[in-house]
Amino acid sequence: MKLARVEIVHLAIPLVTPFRTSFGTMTTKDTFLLHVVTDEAEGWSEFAADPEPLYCSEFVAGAEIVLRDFLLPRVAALPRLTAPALGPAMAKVKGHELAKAALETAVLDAELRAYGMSLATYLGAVRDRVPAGVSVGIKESVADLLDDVERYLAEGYVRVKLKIEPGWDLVPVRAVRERFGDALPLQVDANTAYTLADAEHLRRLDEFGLVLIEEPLEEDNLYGHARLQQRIATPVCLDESLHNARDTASAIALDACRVVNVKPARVGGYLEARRVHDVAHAHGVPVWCGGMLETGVGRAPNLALAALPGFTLPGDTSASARYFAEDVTEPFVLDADGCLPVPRTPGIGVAPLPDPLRRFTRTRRDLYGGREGGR
Ligand code: OSB
Ligand code: MG
Repeated sequence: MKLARVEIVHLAIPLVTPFRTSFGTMTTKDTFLLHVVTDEAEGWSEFAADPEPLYCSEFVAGAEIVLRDFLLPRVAALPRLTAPALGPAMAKVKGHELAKAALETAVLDAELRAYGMSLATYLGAVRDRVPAGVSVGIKESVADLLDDVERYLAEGYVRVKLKIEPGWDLVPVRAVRERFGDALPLQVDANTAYTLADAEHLRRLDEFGLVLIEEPLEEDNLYGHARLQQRIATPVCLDESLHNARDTASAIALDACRVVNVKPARVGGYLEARRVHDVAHAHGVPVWCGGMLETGVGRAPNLALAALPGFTLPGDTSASARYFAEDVTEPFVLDADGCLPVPRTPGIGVAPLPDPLRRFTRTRRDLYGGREGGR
C-alpha cells in the first residue's frame, strides 16, 4: 500500500452521564479520529486519550503534533506501507504509545480491508461474542451508586467495576456487596490514587472477595505494587503501569500484577496488545480488555482483541448506550447473555456514519497529503 492522505477529525460527543474517576470528571468524549487513505483502501481509528493529560501523559493537542511532525514523516518514508512495519519505523520516537496506536490501527484497518480480512481473524480470535462488564464512576452518594449498579445489572452486564479513591472505597464496596450479593463479580479501579502507606487500609478490601484491585499505586511503581501484593489477598491488576509486553513480563515476574488490563492504545497498538496477551497467557495470568470510553470506532477493534483465548475475565467494553445517546457508528447492543458481538467484516468492522460524524465534528485537518499540511 501507499499512503495518500491522513486526516484528523476532532469530535465532541456528550456522555449520557458524567464519568468521575480519581483523576477527574468527563462529561463529553472529546478526542479525534484518524482517517487514513491509501492507494488500496481507507482505514479509521480513534485516539484514546483526552484533552488533558490526567489519565496518562498523552493528550489530544500534543498527539496531533507528534503525529504530524514525528510519526507521519517516518511512516510516509516507508517503501511499502504495512501495519507491522510501523512499529519499527516509529521506534526512535520515545513514548507516545497512544498516538502510535492510533496511526497503526488506522493503517491496519486499511490493510485488512484491502485483504478482505477481519481484525478478529487476523489477531486469532476464538470467540464470536465477548462478555461485557461495566465501569461505574464515583457518585455523589452511595444511594446514587446503588441505583446505577442496579440499572446496569438489569441491562445484563455480567461484572461491575467501581472507581475508587481515598474517601470512596470501603463504604461503596460494602454497600454494593450487601445489596447485590457475594456472587456478583465485583472489582475496583483506583487509577493511581493511593500510596504504599495505604496498604493496611487497602487490605480491608480483602473481606469483600473482589476479583481484583486495578492500579492502586503510582504508574511508575512496579516495586510498590509488588510490596502491596505481599500485604493484601485481593489480586493486583495493572493498567497505567503497563506500556508494552516487556514491562508486563517484568510486572508478572515481580508479582506486581496477578491480572493484566490490556488497553491496546496504552501499549502502542493491537500488535503489541497481542504480545501482552501472549506473555500473560503463557504465565497463566488472566487478561481482560480495558476501555477509554471509546466511540464505536475504538470499541470495535477492542472487541476483536477481547475474543483472544487469554481474555478469561469480562472487560470494560460496554454497549454504546452506556456511553452515548448517539454514537458515530452503528450502536453495539448487549445480547440476552450480556455479551457484545465481535465484528467479523473486513478491517475493524465499522466506519463512522456520515451523518453523526458530520454533526459531532468540530474540525477536520489534513496531517499528511491533501490540501493542507502535505509534505
Ligand atoms: O482506568 O480503566 C480506566 C475510562 C477512561 C480512562 C481510564 C479508565 C476508564 C474506565 C472506563 O474505567 C472504561 C470504559 O468503559 O471504556
Ligand atoms: Mg483502569
